[in-house]
Amino acid sequence: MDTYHFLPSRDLEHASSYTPLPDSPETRHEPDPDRSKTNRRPIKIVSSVLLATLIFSFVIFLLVNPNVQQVVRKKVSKNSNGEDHNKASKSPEMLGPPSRGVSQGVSEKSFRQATAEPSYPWTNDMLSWQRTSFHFQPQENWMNDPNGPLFHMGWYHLFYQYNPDSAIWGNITWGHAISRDLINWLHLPFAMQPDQWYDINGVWTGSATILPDGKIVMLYTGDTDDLVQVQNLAYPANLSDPLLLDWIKYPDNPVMFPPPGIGSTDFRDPTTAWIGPDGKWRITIGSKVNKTGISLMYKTTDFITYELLDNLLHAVPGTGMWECVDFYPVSVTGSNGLDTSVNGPGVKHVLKSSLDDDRHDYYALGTYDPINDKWTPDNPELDVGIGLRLDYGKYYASKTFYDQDKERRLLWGWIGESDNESTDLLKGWASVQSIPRTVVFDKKTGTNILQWPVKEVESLRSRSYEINDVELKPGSLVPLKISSAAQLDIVASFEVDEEAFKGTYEADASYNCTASEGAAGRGILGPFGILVLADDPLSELTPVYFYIAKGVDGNAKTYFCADQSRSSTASDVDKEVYGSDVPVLPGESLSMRLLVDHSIVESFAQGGRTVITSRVYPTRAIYSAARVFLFNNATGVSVTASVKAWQMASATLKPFPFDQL
Ligand code: DQQ
Repeated sequence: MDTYHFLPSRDLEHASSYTPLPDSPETRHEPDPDRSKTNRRPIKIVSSVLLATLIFSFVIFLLVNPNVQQVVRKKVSKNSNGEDHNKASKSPEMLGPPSRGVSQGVSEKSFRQATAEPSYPWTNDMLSWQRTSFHFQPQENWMNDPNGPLFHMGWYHLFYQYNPDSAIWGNITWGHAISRDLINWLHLPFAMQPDQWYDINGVWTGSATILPDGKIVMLYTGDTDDLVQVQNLAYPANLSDPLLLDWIKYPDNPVMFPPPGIGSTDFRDPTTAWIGPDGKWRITIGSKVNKTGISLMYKTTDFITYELLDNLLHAVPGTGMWECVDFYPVSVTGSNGLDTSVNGPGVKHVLKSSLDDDRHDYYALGTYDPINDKWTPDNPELDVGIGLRLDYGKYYASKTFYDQDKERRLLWGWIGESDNESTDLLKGWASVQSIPRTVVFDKKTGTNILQWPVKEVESLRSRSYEINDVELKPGSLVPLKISSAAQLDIVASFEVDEEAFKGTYEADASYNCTASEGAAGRGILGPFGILVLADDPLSELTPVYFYIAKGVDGNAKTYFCADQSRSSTASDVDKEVYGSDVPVLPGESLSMRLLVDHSIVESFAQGGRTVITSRVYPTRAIYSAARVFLFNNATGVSVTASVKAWQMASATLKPFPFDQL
């Protein structure tokens, strides 16, 4: 495959440890019939001897090494439903690489529409360009969920699910990094590794609780030597160390086993604890019973012994396994975030679940009764898993924490890849974390939260570009004079021509971003918005836009969408159109903010009521060829746009300078 001509040998070496690569044409030789005749016998003898030695050594190795026997035994073990753990790798519909995670009872870790080998001739230039410049990511290899975020002695700590050996999921270890400002990060040694029977198959997701005396408690899921999901306790060895370098796993772990009636692979991701009126701490843990997603409730006083409560915090039929449950209060009157134990008048509680079945993060607003430890949604029709999503793009396994330093609640989310797994192996890394977002209750609508990039990201803003009151007639496209458009913070507002709006309606006012033709599908009142990561001939473009659907009854609904269908000329990447409706109140103009960082676009509509994160992999609209355009593809209305954009400097992400201490 001439694809690999472009890649220097370093990449080939890197990739070949995971994916056997074909010989390049320069090194591939047709067999010479004469040569093969003369060489055949010696090769055969040498290979037979080698093979015999290998088999002999392997048998001896197996006999003397009980751990290996255990691994071999585990490979044929069954999960809680009595299914073979290797089933996924034998699945008949699977054309691509083996499934990641499902056999261990966690959701699929790869983009499944792709085939095993890259079908597009990715070059090193293209792949290097994809690495982000101001999002958090490790120096190499695989990352997934954010874990145990906290603020301690002037530093923000982020732990994360990490595979130290490869750009695909496995061998999950807790990576660790610290930051003064949530934007520039210093990588630290691993916080926890899979080295005990109760987490040997993975130190999985967990959360931190800061106790009133300042002690830090970390609860996390361990995947045991028998592939059972248990909860474990860990704590810092030295609280006066601002870097929290050393973590002690409680010697009598696990502290919680799957309770009766709960599958051994359906019990994971403990939340941050909160304290109730009886002075006892509570945590909740996601699970399922048949197809009903549930959140189990536990009480504890010492974080060592736990009492399982009879009732559930909440359950929603049909939503399947709940992963990474997050539960926290928001103020309905104030603008600060609330510590996790706060409750009372003027407080609502957000319940968030990451649905294993569709790998999206859903939330709902509701009321928490701390006497009966029950949460009730404000609107049962928009319950967890059937209503609002935190993010309508590529975003999963999110987690909040209370930043006691700035009195705000901050949200982290895992932004996975939507390209081919083999391409991830070539580039040597997979996934980033979102820019942390502040979360507040939307006092204007009363029906949703607002997510907004932390203020600190604005410290990266540099050269700015501004254009005001540009009239976008139906069908128009206006290039913006922004050079170097791979790292941008863009704020834009759009006013729809009032008279034209009043006089128009559509016979069929139903709209659905995902089922639509994206930005190419023209309606009377949309789409209009911004094209980012577009090249001049528009052979590649990522539109982020509004679409207003107004019916004969005069009622209008506004949608916010991000269209990846033409983001890349490569065929082996996701081409979905993402999005949903966004509340727009009378008198409000339409506004959006976009953080463009190479292969990521985080888009926020109406101050963060609806959010979409896109992973895009352009092949042409990269480096200096990347441009920004305004567009209006509506047929019946003009739109006036104003835009301010900043070029974004790169954040500093580097190993902690221990040598300079
Ligand atoms: N990731 C962890 C699990 C969690 C899943 C394993 C969600 O604890 O349920 O890496 O992505």
